[in-house]
Amino acid sequence: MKIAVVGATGMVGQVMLQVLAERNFPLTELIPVASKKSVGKEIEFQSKKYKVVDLATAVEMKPDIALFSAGGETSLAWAPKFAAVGTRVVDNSSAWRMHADKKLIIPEINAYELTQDDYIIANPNCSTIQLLMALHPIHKTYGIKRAIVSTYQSITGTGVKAVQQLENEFRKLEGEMAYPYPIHKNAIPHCDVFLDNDYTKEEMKLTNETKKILGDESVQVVATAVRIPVVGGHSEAVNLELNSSFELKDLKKLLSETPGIVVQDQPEVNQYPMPIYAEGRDEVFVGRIREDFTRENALNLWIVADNLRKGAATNTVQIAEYLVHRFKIA
Ligand code: 2RA
Repeated sequence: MKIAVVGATGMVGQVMLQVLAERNFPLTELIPVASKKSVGKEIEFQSKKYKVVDLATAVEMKPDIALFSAGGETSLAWAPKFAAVGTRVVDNSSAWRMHADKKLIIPEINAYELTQDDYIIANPNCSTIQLLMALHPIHKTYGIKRAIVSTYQSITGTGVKAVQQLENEFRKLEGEMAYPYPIHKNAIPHCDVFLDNDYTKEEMKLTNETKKILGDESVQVVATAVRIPVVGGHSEAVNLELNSSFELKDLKKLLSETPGIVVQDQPEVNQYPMPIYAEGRDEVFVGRIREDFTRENALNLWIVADNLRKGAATNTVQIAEYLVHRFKIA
């Protein structure tokens, strides 16, 4: 089976290769794809060397599956070309997520929606994935009326340029800016671009993608997305208003029994999720689970996950694994 990784030299692309190897994905040929400037570079994968190719060459090679992490423009232009030669595309950009005829998939939640006819599949935004891994079981059991989400997002979500900016600022060196302001010793309430409604695209991704993945337009999500000088993962403070009453111990048990979730919630011994411990892991960590004493049927959660893994590469590879298994791609 031939697998293309489009954006193979980028931050998420590199983690995709790592996850494919870790999970011993049943590929027989890797097609690393990157921009013209990287064409010809060699990538080592499972002790074999593969030459980076450009997009047109990769399409001619007719991969069975193509994992994309190359930005929305590239995905809009090239995912249909791969699909036209029979390649199933799993795309990490926001390009296809809200298209009515494209599926937006977190395998633990809605992989069942996929059919043989799905050739372009959207991977949700990293902050959406970790949020919904925790919200889905709660919504199924109690119904969620509203979620108020504050995110504390890793600079790795922006990419190498942002990590370099922090490094330079820490070392008091000049360099290219990924953000409009210094990120060292700062918190920037501006992820992606501002929209006419004064929210950012990143904040509206949480609002819109949640409704689509849960299949329930009634779930109200309002968010504030903040960038902080952290590299291990995204954190989210979430306030939930439920449609029904709940016992805290039952809700904690529900989360702890949910595949992919790890409950870390023993404040009495300073045990709660943090990016320094989530980094490199595929689980979504949930803690600080407590009732909201200001209103009925409401609670607060703290959710942390590695945005490059479950938030991007691992979720993408899990979708590819599902495709192989469900549609017998050999
Ligand atoms: C960010 N969610 O963290 C974006 C990356 N896709 O900037």
